[in-house]
Amino acid sequence: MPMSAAAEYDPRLVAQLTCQTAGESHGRALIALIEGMPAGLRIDIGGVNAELMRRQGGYGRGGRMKIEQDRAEVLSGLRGGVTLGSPIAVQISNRDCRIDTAPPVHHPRPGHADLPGSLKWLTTDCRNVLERASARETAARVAAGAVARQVLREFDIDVVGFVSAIGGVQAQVAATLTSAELRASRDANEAYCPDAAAAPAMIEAIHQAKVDQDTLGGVVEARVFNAPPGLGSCMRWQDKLDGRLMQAVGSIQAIKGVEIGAGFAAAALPGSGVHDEIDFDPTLRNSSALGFARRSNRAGGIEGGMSNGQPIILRAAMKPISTLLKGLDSVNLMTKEAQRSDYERSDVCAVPAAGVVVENAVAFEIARAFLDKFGGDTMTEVRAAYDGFLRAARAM
Ligand code: EPS
Repeated sequence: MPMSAAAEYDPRLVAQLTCQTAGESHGRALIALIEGMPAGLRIDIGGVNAELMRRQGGYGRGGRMKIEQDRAEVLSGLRGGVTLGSPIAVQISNRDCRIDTAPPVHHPRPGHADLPGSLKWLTTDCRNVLERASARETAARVAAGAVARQVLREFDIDVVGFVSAIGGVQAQVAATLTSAELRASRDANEAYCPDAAAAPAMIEAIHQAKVDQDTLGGVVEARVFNAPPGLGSCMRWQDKLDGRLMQAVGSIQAIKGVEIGAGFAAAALPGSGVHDEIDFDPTLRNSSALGFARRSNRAGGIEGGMSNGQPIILRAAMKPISTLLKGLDSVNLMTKEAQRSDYERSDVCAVPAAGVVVENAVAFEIARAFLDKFGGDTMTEVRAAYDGFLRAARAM
């Protein structure tokens, strides 16, 4: 190995959990390529498919979701359903596969990738860009998160995503709910919202947007339960857990804002009204916070770029989908004349689906940070590292 390559060689970086996706909205399939999973973990494909099915659902979805039946086909990385440590390739086939015959799109939708992408790739046919920019790609990201989070399941770390606002309808979701309570109340309605009173109003708001030939955005929240302290790091800016979660979630289609804990509201409050004061309660020694109790969780479980043992709380704002039945003013890219934006079909509101995507994107990033700290070639080594850390931390 030449000197320069040897100097750069870092076995931990080679082993880091990563995911790449491929695929176009109307291409043959979506692919998630997951690298860095430890060997010896049984993967529950039914659990992956349940997440894919949830992503397809929720009130406000459009015609495409009636055509597709997203299912994960694992092409590599497993033997007898158990990870080998080799790259895991997951394929989700597209039923609506017609990329070569789909018509050109010359009237860019304001808010979509259509115009900036057409300028970037020097084309007057927005389809060359929108096929990859489409939120259909989130099926691959959900599959990747649903695979990776199975590492977390082994350590009783759970992630629940849900809808907290749609349009102007705001839910009230108690901070004290357990992951099981949160999941059960969320799954009881088509808004994927744990607040049983707000859910019908959200559904009504989506229905009204459909009548108005319009679209609606909203806010989704993800809560991570039982994560140990010390995920992420304050030593390198790239490793800060809050920054990494923001990149993971901010890169999801239509997400325009990400906040952790009190987020933007903290900016208007004095320090005494923001920071979560610390007590020590020896009866909580075995909790994820290792006995360090907090009177509040406005930090959203992250301080200094590291998890602190409290639940990790992240919210993401989703803009309304940019494909409107009534269109928006735009121009024809060929003639430069005024023209309404194109419409074929669209979701009226995909905020419930975004709750599924955010949940699994957060789960992927937490699994990545978990394996950064406790990772090894095999689950046996991951378990030993995790148990050893907790033993040492409790003995402090
Ligand atoms: C999506 C598939 C897409 C859209 C939606 C998300 O299918 P089609 O373009 O064939 O209708 O329904 O994508 C967008 C909202 C977007 O703006 O790109 C999916 O599988 O989630």
